[in-house]
Amino acid sequence: MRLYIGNKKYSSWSFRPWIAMQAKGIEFEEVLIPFNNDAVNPKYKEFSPTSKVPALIDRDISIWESMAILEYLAEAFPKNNLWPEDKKARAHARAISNEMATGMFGIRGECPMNMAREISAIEVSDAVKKDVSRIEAIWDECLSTYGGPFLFGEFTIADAMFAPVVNRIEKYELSSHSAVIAYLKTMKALAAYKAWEDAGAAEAQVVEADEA
Ligand SMILES: N[C@@H](CCC(=O)N[C@@H](CS)C(=O)NCC(=O)O)C(=O)O
Repeated sequence: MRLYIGNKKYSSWSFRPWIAMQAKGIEFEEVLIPFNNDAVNPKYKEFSPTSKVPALIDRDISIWESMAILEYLAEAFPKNNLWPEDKKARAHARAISNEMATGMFGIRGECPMNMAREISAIEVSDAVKKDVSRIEAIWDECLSTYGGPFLFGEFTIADAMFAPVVNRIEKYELSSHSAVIAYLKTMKALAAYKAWEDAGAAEAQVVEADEA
């Protein structure tokens, strides 16, 4: 199984299936193809009809779109519990994962994931503030309902979907909510998170569009 990803410093969508596979012990070959600075890398077209990363190739099956990749993995590796076992918790996990995938445009647009960024606050819009307050509510509800340390107890796809948000909240100092502090500590201590963060921070390429 081969996972195509972009720069570990910036590619938030690549980070999601990567951290899920690493955290759940699913073996795969990683192929990192960096962004071009001014246009989409033409190599992306070779493995993805959208010319975007991530993309997963499993023998004759190719999957693009991070949520589709994560759902494929959950189906292909049922014993690895990528979703919570409990039906109600699973529905909740799917709902917040899709909320992240299809929304939160304020924080996604103004506070790009950046593994190499020094921690420092920036001026943010009301749209970012609204996203942050929704994220605080989601994480607070999950941690108090399921007992932590991850959103649904054990690491699931929901944590993979919010992993890039952990970086954004940390690097742009977006929240001091107690649930956020606790969740950041858990995620940042995860070996897979640290491995991606260290590799991303060590990348030399600077993509101006991804620097706030
Ligand atoms: N909806 C897609 C979004 C994928 C996406 O936007 N990927 C970005 C990188 S994080 C990309 O490949 N951009 C092309 C480029 O900038 O060259 C998904 O969930 O996978």
